[in-house]
Amino acid sequence: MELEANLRKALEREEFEVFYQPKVELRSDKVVGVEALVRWRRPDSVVVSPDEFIPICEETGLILPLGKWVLEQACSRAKYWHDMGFDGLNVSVNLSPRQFQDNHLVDHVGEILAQTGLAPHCLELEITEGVVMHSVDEAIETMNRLSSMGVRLSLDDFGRGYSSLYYLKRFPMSSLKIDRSFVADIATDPDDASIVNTIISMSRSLNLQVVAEGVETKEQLDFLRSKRCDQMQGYYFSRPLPARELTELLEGLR
Ligand code: G
Ligand code: G
Ligand code: MN
Ligand code: NA
Repeated sequence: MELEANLRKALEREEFEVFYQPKVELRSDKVVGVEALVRWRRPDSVVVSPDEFIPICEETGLILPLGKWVLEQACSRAKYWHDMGFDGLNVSVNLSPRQFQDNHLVDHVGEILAQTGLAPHCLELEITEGVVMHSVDEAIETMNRLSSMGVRLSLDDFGRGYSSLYYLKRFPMSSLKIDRSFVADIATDPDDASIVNTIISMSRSLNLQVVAEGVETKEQLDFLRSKRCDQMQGYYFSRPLPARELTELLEGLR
């Protein structure tokens, strides 16, 4: 397949780039973390969204070297921001099912943390319930190993799947991210408002940090604040940005 061959070349030629989207803590209005989101900057300068290439990488196995590269980039960038004085800033990296099932994952994470010097608790791995498609017990074993290294785990796209509550009970998670499809209409749709409200109170009673994704308006933000949601992420505060622009954003907040 031509796209597959191009993606392989892109990895060799270092055409991928990691963007970072800030996560804001609502209690303090501080940027407490960033989510790493990969892009492909083609030789013709067109920036390709991961929605267009992650599924192919997942199918072909290219996700393993690409995912490892993203993890290295994200950890060394976070360490760089810590060294600039933004210590404690967390970095979240998305893991696909295939990456999560890879036997080398835990070793790779350990090696990358050691090489970059990033404190393990500053790395968060975002997974969806899709990671347990094959074996729940194996997935939990992997999560426990990561978690005992100090790495945090987050359940991404919460609410979109059909058995999230079951997983929440069994997985060693430290946070969950409310799927942006629920956040979109919280200010206008009473059903979505009550779903989000319920997810927030449930998270609080389970001692999980709760993050709202896809926040685009002040009305959504006001609602989330009034319900004491922990963190928000979305275009209202910032789009995902290249590392250099994120550095400028952080410096502007000092
Ligand atoms: O910003 P956005 O268009 O970046 O991301 C689209 C989708 O691609 C999201 O579902 C996101 O989780 C996924 N994605 C972005 N970066 C990565 C990555 O590094 N690894 C994996 N597995 N998925 C990613
Ligand atoms: O699937 P995951 O949650 O990992 O990926 C986050 C996706 O959401 C990325 O594609 C990112 O670019 C996108 N995103 C981030 N903030 C917003 C937002 O405010 N609105 C919308 N529509 N998408 C967003
Ligand atoms: Mn995510
Ligand atoms: Na998500």
